[in-house]
Amino acid sequence: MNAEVLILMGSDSDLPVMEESAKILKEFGIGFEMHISSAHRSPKRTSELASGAVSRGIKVVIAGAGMAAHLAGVVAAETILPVIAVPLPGGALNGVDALYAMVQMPGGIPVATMAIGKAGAKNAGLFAVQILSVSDPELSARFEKYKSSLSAEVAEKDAALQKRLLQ
Ligand code: RP5
Repeated sequence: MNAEVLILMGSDSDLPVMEESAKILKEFGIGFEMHISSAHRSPKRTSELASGAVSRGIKVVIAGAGMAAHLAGVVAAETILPVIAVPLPGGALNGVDALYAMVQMPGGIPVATMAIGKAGAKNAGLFAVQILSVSDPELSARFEKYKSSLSAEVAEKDAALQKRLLQ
């Protein structure tokens, strides 16, 4: 399967959270590459991974990092592809530092910043699916089905709650 999404993270300590993005891409049958590369500790490698992404067939990049999180911004500077940022918890400020670093990009270099942590990593996967859906009607139909399943899940949970309240 050709990789269409590149998942990058700053450290192996980010993997337990960034696996949420991978899970979603697997669920939708989308090929991806996953690499550890740091904006600060391995800037050359990060720049090469980002600047070569288009020629490898990548269409969307997801970048997760914690603390002074410059990974998504640096990647966005090196590619024309859409970049989705995931701020990761850890460190004294528990992800708020990474959130501010990612969301406050200067005009000209956008990154789409998700929520801090696992919800953000999951949503990054889903946002990548949505981007790819624009030119793929079959994927778009599967995404629509996913959305309906969320609402069905809530209805089921409410039905279970009502049953419990009657006991
Ligand atoms: C960031 O620093 C990484 O993305 C990670 O979230 C954080 C800490 O990295 P380690 O010290 O755990 O390698 O660059």
